[in-house]
Amino acid sequence: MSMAADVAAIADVLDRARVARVAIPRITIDHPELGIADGYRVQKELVRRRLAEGHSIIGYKMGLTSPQKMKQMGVESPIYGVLFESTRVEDGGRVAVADHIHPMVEPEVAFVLARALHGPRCSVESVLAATARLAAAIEIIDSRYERYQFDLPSVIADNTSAGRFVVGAGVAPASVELASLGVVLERNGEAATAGTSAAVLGNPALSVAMLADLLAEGGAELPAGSIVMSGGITAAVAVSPGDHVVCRIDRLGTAAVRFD
Ligand code: OOG
Ligand code: MG
Repeated sequence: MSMAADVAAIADVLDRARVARVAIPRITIDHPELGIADGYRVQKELVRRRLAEGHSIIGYKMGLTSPQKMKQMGVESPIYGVLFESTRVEDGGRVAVADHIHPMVEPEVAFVLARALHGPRCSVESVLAATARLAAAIEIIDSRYERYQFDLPSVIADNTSAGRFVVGAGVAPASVELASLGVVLERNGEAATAGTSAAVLGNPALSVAMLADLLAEGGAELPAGSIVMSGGITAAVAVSPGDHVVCRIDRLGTAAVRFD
């Protein structure tokens, strides 16, 4: 794909699906020639449109960083997307299932950066040195594709299924052994899924370093103040109206959301 018109046309299709809350077949069925770089071109066009509408970028998300997520989605490479301030839900807040297509929740470690981070060759040490807070977080994903059936170019174009996100109060990173924290995602008081932070690339800070390196390929950095969702630790869990979801991570605390 090389023509700007195609990027705009595919962005239109994804935007219509999001606004109408109707899932569509993955875009590579009509455009089998699309590659990963094309997926990021479409994502960039969607981000440009949101910014033109007055939304602002508050951070980034990594996705498909754990074996469980890769297996659930049948896709095997980390990807990144953009987080808008308008999609942030306060800790303990409410989200309407009806505002989404088929939302699912994921337990994640969120990083809040005190200082900018840039690649290439960003290290775990530089990520931790730049981090103000580490927090338990919940990502509410909502693929625009039918039955979450996608390949890498399709999911990247769809801003990596980004829906909303909730970040807990968190803690300062000093002395947190980030590679071995127990994680439980509760739904209505019962464990729906559990895992450890090591599931994310051995250490979620490595996911943030990888993000800084990926952004550096396009000449961008992670600005101070950014929130980074480092990727789902377990497979995602479907939610229904009435559900109360809590993510508990050793040392980092909790994040919670209620679905109406
Ligand atoms: C793609 C987004 C994956 C994660 O944390 O792995 C993601 C999807 O699974 O729909 O956000
Ligand atoms: Mg996620």
